[in-house]
Amino acid sequence: MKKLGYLFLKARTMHLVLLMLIFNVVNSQTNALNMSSVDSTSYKKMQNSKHKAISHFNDSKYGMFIHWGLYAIPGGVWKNQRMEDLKGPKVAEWIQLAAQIPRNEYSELAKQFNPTNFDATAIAKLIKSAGMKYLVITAKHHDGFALYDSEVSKYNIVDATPYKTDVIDALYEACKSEGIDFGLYYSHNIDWFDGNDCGYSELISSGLPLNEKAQRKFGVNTWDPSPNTFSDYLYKKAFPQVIELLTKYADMTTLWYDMPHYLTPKQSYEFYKLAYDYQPQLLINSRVGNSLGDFDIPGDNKIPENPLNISKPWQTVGTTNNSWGFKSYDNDWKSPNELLFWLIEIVSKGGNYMLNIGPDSMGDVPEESFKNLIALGNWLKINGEGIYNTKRWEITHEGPTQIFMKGTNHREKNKGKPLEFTTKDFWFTINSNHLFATALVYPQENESIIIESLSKLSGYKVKSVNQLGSINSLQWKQTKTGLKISGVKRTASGLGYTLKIDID
Ligand code: JFZ
Repeated sequence: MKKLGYLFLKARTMHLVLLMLIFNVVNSQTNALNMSSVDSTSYKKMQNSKHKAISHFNDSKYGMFIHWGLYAIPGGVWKNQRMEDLKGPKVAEWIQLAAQIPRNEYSELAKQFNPTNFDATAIAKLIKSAGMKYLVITAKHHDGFALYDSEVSKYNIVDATPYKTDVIDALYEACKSEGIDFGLYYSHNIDWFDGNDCGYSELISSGLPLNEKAQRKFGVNTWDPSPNTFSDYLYKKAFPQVIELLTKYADMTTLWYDMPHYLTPKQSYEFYKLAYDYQPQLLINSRVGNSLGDFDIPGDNKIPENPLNISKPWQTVGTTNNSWGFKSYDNDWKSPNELLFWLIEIVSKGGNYMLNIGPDSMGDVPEESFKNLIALGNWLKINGEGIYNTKRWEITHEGPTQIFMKGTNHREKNKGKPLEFTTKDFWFTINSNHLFATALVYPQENESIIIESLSKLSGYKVKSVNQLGSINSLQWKQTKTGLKISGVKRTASGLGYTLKIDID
């Protein structure tokens, strides 16, 4: 009896163990399935075929980002409450989540959207005068509203607003005629209008591990989710809209996905592959998710401290104030000098800078961002040779100033304090044997400057030194302490200067 009982127990345990085993196998098979559906051989092949596009991207250095949509109407204020009084991120394009606005109420904004001042040609000309080489604009942000004439969803600028004009079409054409590369942002995972729970519950049941953002349900519409499933959204809206965009705008350089925190590797792979199937040279950013993508984004308003940690080409995206979408009360604009710091800090480290504007609900570009972009553009007209088509040198910066940019909030907390630099700070870039040293502060008249990285002991032999945009000749000498230069003159832009140093 005892023995029988033991056997019975044993059988029961065995049964349980077996059940658990089966469960684990099935579970790991789902994982394996998800992972194996990222065909890594095909993926590598696709990625490696984009060399030409990558080197073009690396040479371009500077582009424009535009965040524009229905959120420009509230401009960061909902029923007398500001973003700062509400939930979540403080950037104005997040207002629907911040104020937990029901879908039907938020979508009413479309009936008021009539940006009659929008001028695609003027924007393309601004991009050009700013010295920017490419554009990426929000075709659809997290709110799910499309800025182009979509057959897939009527929740778009042509079908749902009194304006009835496809602004993406207009910008595509304007950029083509100004010679500006064209790209689109598409929120592929988060869609507060049609995306149900962002795929949260599907991710849970897949058994895949949850990343930190997914664990806290960051960005999920929990207040009024759409009644469809996330798969419905993916297959009936997101993939079809991406196909629509890839077809309508057949000559793009970037497809910029965002916030992939609930996507499985298989889904990220599908978004990546789709772009390749339609436009093989199109570059995809790393926010397609699951470590895929052709170039990296270190973080919003973030400059990597050590760019050597990044193995892919990279891009820092930045705001002109502290919001992407138009925020009516944010007047904390980055000065031209601060913008130049960001540009040179990024380019000296080998990255790209994509700087944002957020037009208002009439389609006007906020005046301060317009003016500051033009000021930097004027500087680039004189000094662009040290920016475009350059590479990272072995030393990226010398001098006492250390400023770290760790994210949108980080810079905002620094509010009011202007960045300060010295005559000893130099940022370097290189193009064959031309080394460029950019400074943000001019020396006094008759004061000489010294570049320590080019001392007699550095091993570099200096052949000539010139100031970009100046015909005055400089006096220079390589000494034990550095390359000593005098005769630097203030140029018209007033923003800092670049030396072109030919080395052996
Ligand atoms: C995302 C969006 O949510 C935001 O509205 C804007 O479009 C911006 C460019 O991108 O915001 C993010 C995404 C990722 C990080 C930070 C903000 N991140 O990984 O640090």
